[in-house]
Amino acid sequence: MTVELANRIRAGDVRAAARLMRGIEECDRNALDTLERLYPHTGKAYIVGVTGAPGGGKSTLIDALIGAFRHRGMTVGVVAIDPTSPLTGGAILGDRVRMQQHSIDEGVFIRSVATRGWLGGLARAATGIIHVMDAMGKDTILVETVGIGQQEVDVTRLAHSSVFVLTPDSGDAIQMMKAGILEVADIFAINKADREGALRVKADLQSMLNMTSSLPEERHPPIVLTEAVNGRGVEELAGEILKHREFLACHGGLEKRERERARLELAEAVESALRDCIDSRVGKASREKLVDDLVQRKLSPRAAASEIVSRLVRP
Ligand SMILES: Nc1nc2c(ncn2[C@@H]2O[C@H](COP(=O)(O)OP(=O)(O)OP(=O)(O)O)[C@@H](O)[C@H]2O)c(=O)[nH]1
Ligand SMILES: [Mg+2]
Repeated sequence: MTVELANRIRAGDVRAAARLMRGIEECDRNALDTLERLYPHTGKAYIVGVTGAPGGGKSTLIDALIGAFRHRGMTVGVVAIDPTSPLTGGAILGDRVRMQQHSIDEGVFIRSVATRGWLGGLARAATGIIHVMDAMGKDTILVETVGIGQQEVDVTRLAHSSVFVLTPDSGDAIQMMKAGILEVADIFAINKADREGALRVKADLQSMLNMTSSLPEERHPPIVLTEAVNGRGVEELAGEILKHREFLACHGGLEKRERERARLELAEAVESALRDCIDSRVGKASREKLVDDLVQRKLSPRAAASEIVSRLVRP
């Protein structure tokens, strides 16, 4: 069953892929087995992260970028990560509606993922879905994430190139510095450049970047002005993404980022395996007992953790 499903996905079967992605989100065993079969056939796609504050125009920009890449004959996958709180649940369909003009194009596959509020889940479901698109043969995979916090900095580790989207009217700049975005973004897009203030934001950003990059031989992240709604600047942005890929390929950066991605996935997998192991070897009652001991201050969290670990290693 998993073999057949894996083969169908490798042949580009859209319905099979959608089914598998649903299974991955639900942590279904069969789905995870199928994903494992696909793993040897991944690693070919170029992954581009698109991050920025809510409403900055990321989805509109991605929609336009799809066109630019398709124009170059490349196939495209899109993963829109929706940081839905556990309260509201479920992925928003808005992105798919917005990108509907590409819905009948077989060279494009768009998928939203709900993250249910915690980063581990985000990375796991997203990496799984990226692998599926990769195995389907998509050349470029665009990953949209909302926000300008630490979480987004971590998500950039999933990508080969990270595009950070800001707008003329946003006060993002200071927050970006705090979150360390300046250090991790490879390309900046100042979207909604049809509005006043785009050039000022560009100048501010440029001077901040000049302060951070000290080595003269270091790459300076380009800043592109875009108007996603009418496509202005989008060709240039697509060009900068491809140039960055070229740059990485020439300087051994691709391999470095691949290792970083693998490291992140390994950490995720270890964490998840340990959690399963704890669930099966240390019963819920025992864990609750340890919680009682913590509450009553009979044990410290560190001592309780040692207790759990010692039970895991006991034959
Ligand atoms: N004036 C102007 N409006 C734009 C531009 N690009 C996007 N918008 C508008 O900005 C609004 C938000 O666009 P989205 O593409 O949904 O932004 P987003 O960053 O994906 O939003 P979230 O996913 O909700 O964080 C929409 O109403 C767009 O039409 C632009 O270049 N200029
Ligand atoms: Mg969006």
